[in-house]
Amino acid sequence: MRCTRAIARPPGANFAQGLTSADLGLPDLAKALAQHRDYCRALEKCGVAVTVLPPEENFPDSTFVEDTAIVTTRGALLTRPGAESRLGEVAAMRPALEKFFPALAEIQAPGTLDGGDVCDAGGHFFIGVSARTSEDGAWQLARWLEKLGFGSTVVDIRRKPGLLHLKSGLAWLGGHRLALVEELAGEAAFRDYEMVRVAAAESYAANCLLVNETLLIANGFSQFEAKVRKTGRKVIALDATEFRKMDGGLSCLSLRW
Ligand code: CIR
Repeated sequence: MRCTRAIARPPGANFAQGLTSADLGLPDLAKALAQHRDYCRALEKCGVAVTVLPPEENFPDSTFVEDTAIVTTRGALLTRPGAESRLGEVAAMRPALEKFFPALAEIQAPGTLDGGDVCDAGGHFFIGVSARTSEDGAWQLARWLEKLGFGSTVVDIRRKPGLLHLKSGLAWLGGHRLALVEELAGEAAFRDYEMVRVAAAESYAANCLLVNETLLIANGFSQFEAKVRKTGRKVIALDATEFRKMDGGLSCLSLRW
């Protein structure tokens, strides 16, 4: 199924006040805005019409729109992010999504779910249970996906402290191929897939994003880039340094369908 639409939101003036564990210093807002513009342009190059929402100054992490919803071609669901400071981002996303999906499903309290824990591998969904996504939230999503005719597999990453979200270490590369960090390579859930391993020193690169025929990857991870190019995949490498400082990667910056 081709991806034709996306929603993104540039970071606001208080971006540096968001949650982070990265210890890479404060993000430079002007640079982050430029990187965000390049990101939206790259999506457009891949054939996607991007709705760019205004910055949301009340929520410093609101540029990471991926965490607020799960969007499929068959329907969309609003999440309940696991970080208290991010709960309000969902109401800020609702009107934008309702334009495309008038009947939005919702994760019910006390369940929590971050979109960063949900990896769509071509119609089969891997759902991470993490510090942000609860078992209840994961199963609510699994049941909703089942009603839409999608399969899913729940993967518990709570004992993998290096991974904020499942997609901090996992991406779908098309067909039966996944990009995976070492911590996930032994998981039974991924047994039947061809794995492109991401070396520990390049683990940030695992959060890459397949958009139609093209893989968007973070700039500066030459081993991973070479491995992906070897598979024949077209690649666009993007600077994501300012988002990395706030624990975010390329997938986090958009909702896509
Ligand atoms: C957070 O900690 O929630 C944000 N600073 C980063 C969220 C990254 N989102 C994602 O991986 N989907």
